[in-house]
Parts: sequence; structure tokens; C-alpha cells
Amino acid sequence: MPADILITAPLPPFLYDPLKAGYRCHDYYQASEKAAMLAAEGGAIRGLVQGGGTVTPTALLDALPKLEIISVFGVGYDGVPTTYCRQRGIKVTNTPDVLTDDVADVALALILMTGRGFVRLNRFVHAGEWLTHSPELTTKLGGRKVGILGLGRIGKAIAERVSAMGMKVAYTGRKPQNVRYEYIAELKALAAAVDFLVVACPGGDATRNIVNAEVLAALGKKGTLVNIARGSIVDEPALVAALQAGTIKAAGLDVFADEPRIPPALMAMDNVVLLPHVGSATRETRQAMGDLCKANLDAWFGDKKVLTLIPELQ
Ligand code: 8YV
Repeated sequence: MPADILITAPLPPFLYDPLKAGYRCHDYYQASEKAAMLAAEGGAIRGLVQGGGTVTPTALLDALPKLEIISVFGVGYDGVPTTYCRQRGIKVTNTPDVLTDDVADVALALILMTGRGFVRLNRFVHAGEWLTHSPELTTKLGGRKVGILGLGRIGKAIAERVSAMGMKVAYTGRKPQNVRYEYIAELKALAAAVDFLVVACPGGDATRNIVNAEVLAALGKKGTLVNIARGSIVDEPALVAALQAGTIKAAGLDVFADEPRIPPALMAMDNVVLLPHVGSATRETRQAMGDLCKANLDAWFGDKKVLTLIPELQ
């Protein structure tokens, strides 16, 4: 008898179809009568599949007394109440490693697009302006310093990429690591020391709004903020204010506080590059994430093992 699985996020067919073939899937995300679905099926649910950004309230988990595993389709699990899951013995898995390179590519792209003005220059050519005047001069990236907030797998992949371009790297995090990059303990001091501040740490309560007005003031007119992690880490109104006041130079953002809604003020700014949360959005990587998301469920419902248990539960 296949296990009952609750689906709480929109899933691509290359994940959803194999899940439907192996499990009894209940689409909570699309259900119009969510309470009724929980009342009818909640008691049978043994697995839950959600996205990286999906917020899973404990009230929902309370309605799933037989839940054994949450398999996150994404590396970030900031929407999962992990302390609650530990108490109830619910396993939580994610999809690390397979998306590292793609997300790091997006950070590099945002550095190039903001630093070298490539988005503006693209508009310039499309608008026929090259016929009438010369393009603007921008900033040489070699020799500039990149500060990485969160030197995990993705942070390290970003450090490698910018190092290859001759940029210098500094980082902050809970503790110094055995790496060749400069460690700066305080986020504000890191911001003050760099030309690009790249946010690459996990989201969640521990990092909520840590990139605040003070940090942005330290980053200053010389500095560009790049965020490929979670919108929750940056105080978004403070960021808008800093850009409006010219406190910082520019921003390159792939993630936002309330996706897909973006503060209208950002849309109009020429020194801001906006992407629609595409860090992992290649066919190859999303397929690998989907395969790993399902493999974790299969391993659990097969022989009570998982492949990528989150660190907090290890
Ligand atoms: C995905 C992400 O967009 O992995 C993450 O944490 O934010 C992204 O890769 C998301 O997980 C898809 O559900």
C-alpha cells in the first residue's frame, strides 16, 4: 500500500508525476477546501513535500499525527519548524549540493550585471541609443573585494568564481574556517570593507533582517548588495530607502521578502537588477533536485534511511 503524501507547494511535472506513480498524493497546495482535506486525509499522511520557500506552520503538522518525513524540494528549509520536527521525531530532508553551482552562477551574474552595467547597456543598445552616443564607462571588477555573508557550500562556490576573476574575498559567519579568504567577524565591518556584499547564508529567524540600515550604511556609496539566499535576511524597506537616498551604489537581487511581489520602488531604479528567484532554475538542476527530493522519500519508506537529513536533526 503506497504511503499518503501531502503536497504543499507547486511542483514541476518531472517531480510530481513520479511522486504520483509511487505514492498517494494529496494536493494541499491546490485544494480549495484545505481544512476539509486535512480533516478527511490528515490522519493518514506519512510524508510531506514542500518547496524551499514554503512556510509550514506547526498547526498544519499538528493535523498530521502520523507524519514521518518532510522532504523539501530545495536546499533552504527556513520554512520548516525544525525544533518541532525534532520533538516529534519527524525527519526533514533537503536538496543540497546539486544546486550549488547554478546558484553561485547567479551571484556571479549579478556582480557582473551591476558592476559592469550590463543590463543598462543591453537596454541602451535595444533602444538604439548607441547610434547617437557612446556607452557609459563602468567599474573594473578585478581587484575589487567581495564580502560573503555565509561561507557554506554556495558561498564557497561564489568565492571560487570571483577569485577566478581576480577579485578579493572576505567572509563572515559564525566562526572562521580553514580557507584562504579573510575572515571578518562582524557583518557591519565586512560591509564596510567590501565593494560587493553577497548574501549567501540560510534564511529563518536567526538571520531575519540582519542586513539592516546600519549594515547598508557601512556598505556605503562604494558598495553593491547582492542577494541570492532569502529575502528575509535583508530589511527590504531599509534597502529601498538606502537605494533611494544613494546610501549604497546598487543592488542585484534574486530573492525578495514577499515573492513574487517586489517593492514597486525597486522596479524603477536603473542601478538595481532584479531576477525572479532563478538561482536553481535550470532544467538539469531542477531535475536533480526533484530526483533527490523523491529519493529521500523512497529511502525513508523503503528502509527507514534518508539521503540528506538536515544538519539540525543529525
Ligand atoms: C527553489 C530555493 O526555488 O533551494 C532553495 O532553497 O530557494 C530554490 O532553489 C525552491 O526551493 C523551489 O521550491
